[in-house]
Amino acid sequence: MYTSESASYPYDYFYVHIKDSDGNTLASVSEDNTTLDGDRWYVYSIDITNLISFGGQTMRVCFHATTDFSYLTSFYVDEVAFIMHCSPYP
Ligand SMILES: [Ca+2]
Repeated sequence: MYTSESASYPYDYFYVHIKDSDGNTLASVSEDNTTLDGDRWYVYSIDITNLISFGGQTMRVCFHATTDFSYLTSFYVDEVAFIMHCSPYP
């Protein structure tokens, strides 16, 4: 993320949503320009173990950013990974 915002109020936001095939948000994480120091990469993870009932269904990972009209904040996405921990059925 790079931001030229210097205010302590959040004006620019970045979201990651896990959605079902109907577009309903099942899990999400968000950040804004006040909680992040500018000009560096951050690592995020979303634990979806509570979504086990959606097993076998299509799920989408959506990246979404909003900004106001001034002081640019740029959000970049790189190295998206899905890490699955599977255990055998009892
Ligand atoms: Ca802004």
